[in-house]
Amino acid sequence: SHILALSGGVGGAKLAAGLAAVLPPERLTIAVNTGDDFEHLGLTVCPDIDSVTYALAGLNDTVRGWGVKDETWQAMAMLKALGEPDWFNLGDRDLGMHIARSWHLRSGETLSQVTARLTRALGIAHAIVPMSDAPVRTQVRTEQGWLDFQRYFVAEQCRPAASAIRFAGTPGAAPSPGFAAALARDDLAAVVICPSNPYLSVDPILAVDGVRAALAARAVPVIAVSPLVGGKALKGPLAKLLGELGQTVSNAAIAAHYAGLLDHLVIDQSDAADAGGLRAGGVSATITGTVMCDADDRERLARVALSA
Ligand code: FO1
Ligand code: CA
Repeated sequence: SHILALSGGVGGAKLAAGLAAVLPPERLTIAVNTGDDFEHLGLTVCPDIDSVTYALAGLNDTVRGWGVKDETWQAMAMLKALGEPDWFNLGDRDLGMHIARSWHLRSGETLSQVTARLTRALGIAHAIVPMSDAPVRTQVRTEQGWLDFQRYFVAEQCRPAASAIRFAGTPGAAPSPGFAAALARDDLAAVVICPSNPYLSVDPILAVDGVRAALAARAVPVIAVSPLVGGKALKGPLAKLLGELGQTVSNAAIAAHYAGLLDHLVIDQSDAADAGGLRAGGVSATITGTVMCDADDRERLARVALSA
């Protein structure tokens, strides 16, 4: 039987690594959000694919939450000295990834092909697939107009008031071949939505042509691991964005957001009181510790999600 995981960056990548630790490569496909991708300094940067890749390769920086561990910043210092844009921090080792990806994309490979090539080169046997090979760009409408996600999140630090989110390129972006194949597998046993932001990291995946309909049509259970702990998003500034968009941050709101799709929500023990309301709404709940500090935490949570 096969498991399809849907993942965004940081939090999602940790659970994806846990799933990869407990499932053999032929039993897992990890489909990753590419809405945060952007072109910067002539390079294609894919933060969520890289977060999942670095987590599975054991190269992720757990303190910063993004990029490569033991990173150095010499290239950034030179860019700054040259007067080039320095608002987005590209570490020297991370930069190697963006150069390799951009080089192969420019030579005509698809993002799927490049991702397979680069993950394999780092010793990853599991399939990490982009949600789509067509560019999809998450954009936030602010008083300054529509901003690409990294401009809004990193350059502007989420300061401008937000009034809408869109996924430019959808409709019209087909699932990548690996994602489409996983969605259609006869032996698909479950879909696991990793603990990434539902509105910013999972919604773009669901916005890819036919994905929502394919998931709803399949009789396989859909299990989400809540990104909330103590009723709050683990990472701060996005709570501001969701508030401005009129979204309540709660497990009930997450279940309502995934209505028609979700069968089961894994919630943190600090939110145990939410379980009753979820069950009354037709979503079963498992209560456990969802904070992942080390490999043991990731594997344990992966097992809990799979047994759900
Ligand atoms: N986040 C920041 O807050 N500042 C940065 O300078 C930054 C650089 C960066 C470089 C590569 C990469 O893969 C991620 C990076 N991130 C940075 C994180 C990124 O903006 C977010 O983690 C994701 O897009 C949200 O899922
Ligand atoms: Ca279903």
